[in-house]
Amino acid sequence: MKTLRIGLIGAGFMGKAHSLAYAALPMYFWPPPAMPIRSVIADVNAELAAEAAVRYGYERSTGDWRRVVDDPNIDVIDIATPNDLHAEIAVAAATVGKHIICEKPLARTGEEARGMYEAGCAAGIVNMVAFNYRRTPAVALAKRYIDEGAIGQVLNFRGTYLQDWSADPESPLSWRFQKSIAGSGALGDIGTHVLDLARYLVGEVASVNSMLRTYIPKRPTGAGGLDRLGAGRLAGTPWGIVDVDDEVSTLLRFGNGAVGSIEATRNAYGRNNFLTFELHGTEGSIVFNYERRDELQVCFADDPDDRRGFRTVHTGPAHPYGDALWPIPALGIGYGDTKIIEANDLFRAIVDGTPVSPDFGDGYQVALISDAIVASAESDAWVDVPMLDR
Ligand code: NAI
Ligand code: SOE
Repeated sequence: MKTLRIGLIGAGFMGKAHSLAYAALPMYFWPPPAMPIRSVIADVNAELAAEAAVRYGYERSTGDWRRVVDDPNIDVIDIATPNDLHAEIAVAAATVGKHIICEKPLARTGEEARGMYEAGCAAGIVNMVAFNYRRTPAVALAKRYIDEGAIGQVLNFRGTYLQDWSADPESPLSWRFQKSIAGSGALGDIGTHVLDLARYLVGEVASVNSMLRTYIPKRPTGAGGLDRLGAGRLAGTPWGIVDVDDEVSTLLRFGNGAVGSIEATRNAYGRNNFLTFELHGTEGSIVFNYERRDELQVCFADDPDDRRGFRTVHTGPAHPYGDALWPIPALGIGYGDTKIIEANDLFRAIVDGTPVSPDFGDGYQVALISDAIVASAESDAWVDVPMLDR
């Protein structure tokens, strides 16, 4: 059986999630497109990398990501570092012909994403950006219903991504609150997931009218390199400046005439991973909430008048990716499953040449929308989104 050797960079939260995906890929998808070999894991914290190699099953570890990119035995570079390193690593990896999966947001700005997109095109390598939520079976089922015309023409998309891990002003100033590293705050970190879903389900976003707000302008420093998402408070450290948004709200106009809105914040007490959308079409409606990720709420206009209303479809074998998962509906999937599906689709693209999305072009387009959101918030006006021509 063919093998693909993985070099994973960044041994934090996503390092764990992606490693789990490579370990489990052949358990869900059999035969796999190729057997993943967890070859090397890198982290600037060499001790963490060494521990991760043992914990996540890699052959070896290093403290220097360049050694992974330069290793001729590695087939796939997996970028799971904070956002400021995505472009540098991806361009270096594309230049030496490695396939790449890069965590979201693809880059801090559209300009940075453009360099990654162009390097990927020039090298002809498979590239993917890890907007994994579109691989939740219920989300892919919503896409199937829309493509089949089950809700007619989509009129409206309402998306939210609400969390509360940063609502406490004393939660540390991790890299996610620093513009130089993260690029933006809630916008890039979680708003981009909803933008990806909006594009996937409805189509291209043509213009935006947006607001950005920073509620907590200072936080305690000393968080270290790894973001513990609100945990790990340190007493007595100096406070530093937050220079990113805590909340984004935006109206959307889609190129196909649909309209919509997105709200994203990590300061919404009581919301944990409240990634939702509600879609209204000329023939029905669809509602999804990631906190109930095995369910899709649907209402079809052609149901008899006396029965019309939302019904709940529990995803299972009849639905996208169902063959690979569990034998009856509602046994439930988890966050890790979206990453296993993502890894399988990446491997299929590498081995069979099947197209993969979202790719760097999609990540670049999301970065262009994000730039337009920032420009709109600054000018307090509608801003058109430049459209990547490919
Ligand atoms: P994290 O803070 O948990 O881990 C990042 C790791 O990168 C740390 O161990 C840090 O030491 C390491 N690192 C920093 N500089 C490095 C360098 N020069 N060389 C090698 N390693 C370096 O961060 P997390 O949550 O894993 O986020 C990583 C990326 O994944 C980010 O782009 C984030 O936006 C994305 N992400 C995506 C998620 C999704 O659902 N798709 C979920 C969480 C994060
Ligand atoms: C923190 O907001 C975070 O880890 C994001 O970075 C991820 O992209 C999201 O999926 C979960 O929450």
